[in-house]
Amino acid sequence: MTGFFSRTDIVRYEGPGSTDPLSFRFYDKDRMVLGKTMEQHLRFAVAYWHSLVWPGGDPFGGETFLRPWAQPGDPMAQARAKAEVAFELFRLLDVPFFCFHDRDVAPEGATLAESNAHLHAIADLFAEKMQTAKVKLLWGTANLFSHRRYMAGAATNPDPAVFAYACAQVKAAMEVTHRLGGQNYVLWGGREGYETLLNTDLGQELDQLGRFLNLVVAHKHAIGFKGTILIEPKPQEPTKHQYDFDVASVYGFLRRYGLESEVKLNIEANHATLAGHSFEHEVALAAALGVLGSLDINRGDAQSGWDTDQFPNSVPDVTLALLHVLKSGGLGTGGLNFDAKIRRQSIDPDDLLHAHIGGMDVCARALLAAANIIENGALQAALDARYAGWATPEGSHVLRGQTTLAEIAASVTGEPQPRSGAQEYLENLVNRFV
Ligand code: XLS
Ligand code: NI
Ligand code: NI
Repeated sequence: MTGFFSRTDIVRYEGPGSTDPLSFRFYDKDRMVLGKTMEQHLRFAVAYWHSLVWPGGDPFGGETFLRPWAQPGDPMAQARAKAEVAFELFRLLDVPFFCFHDRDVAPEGATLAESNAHLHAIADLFAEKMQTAKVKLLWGTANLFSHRRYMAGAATNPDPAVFAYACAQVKAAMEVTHRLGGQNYVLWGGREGYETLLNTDLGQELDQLGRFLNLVVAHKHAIGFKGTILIEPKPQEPTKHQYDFDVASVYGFLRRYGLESEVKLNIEANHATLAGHSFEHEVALAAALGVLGSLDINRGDAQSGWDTDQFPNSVPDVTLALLHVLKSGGLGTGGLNFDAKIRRQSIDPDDLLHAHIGGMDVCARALLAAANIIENGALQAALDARYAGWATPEGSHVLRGQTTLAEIAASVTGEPQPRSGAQEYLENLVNRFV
């Protein structure tokens, strides 16, 4: 017990009628939904950086949270104090997973060797705690964007010495992820992009990024890490243009560098909307392309053009995304990582509990709604009916490449019969469940 939060007992499911704000109303982890428990479907993870590291600052002002471990002191002692509260948070929320960047958990040292030693020392502490704790590691990652050495990118830096430093950091972070039994390793291209094309050789930088990712995949196999490598798309921020813009661009990148069977995608809701897409679109496209890996479950703000990283609170939006997850057979080694932060004024420790409880309940309601839509079958029936022509022998011959353009042209017998897209009927149908 750290005494940091107001309670010491685990947050429990108490049902929709509960008046205890620190209880789950919908997230009933053992409830069966389409053959799996809610916990197995949702695979929630707490993000170390937002919940334990972010101090509540914004571009106009400094920290508001004043966490004890963020005050001046011995950095390693502070890292250990932070880890105690982190594991207390995981325990109270009863979450199955957490995620971290190397620099979230252990301070950067004066040299690379010292930084790696710090990371391994904290990993020792984690390993010890994980022997008795329920929580497992969903994914690890390396922070290749905060230090000034990475101001012009990591793998896409014009200086090969920075590329090498990034390789060293990813090697250490992936090895720690492997040691802790991590189920995935994530690469978010923090500053892999540009501020101006006037100083940027696009083709050169893409080749560097492709080489880097090939090196990472080769190292994964060399050390016997069985987890999934995930790229997390984001269109901009911190750089004006990020190369891993969205699902479509990352897929094209993976194909170009021969990695489409080695790497999947970690899709973040707020990154989807920053790219001008819906979360639903990005999840559906990744599923269609066979690269759906994991989700960073958060939300943006319709009036703000940046990554506000708020906890999810829209059941309809999450339902539509989870519908595609369920239809594609689930997330495999992936999960739902709360890449979300409480607001700057939410300075009470318990605000972290309220945020996660609310997010977990929203996702649980969305899971139930998506499962009900699937069990009802009307949405799928409408989709099947719409494409029924392609299931005929003639349609499938065309799709399988067994007919020429001339033969298809000769098959035209008259004017095709237009049919309604029935969008309003389908929207009303979905609204019956959310
Ligand atoms: C930032 C990203 C980051 C990744 C992990 O926008 O979402 O938090 O998830 O590096
Ligand atoms: Ni983000
Ligand atoms: Ni993210």
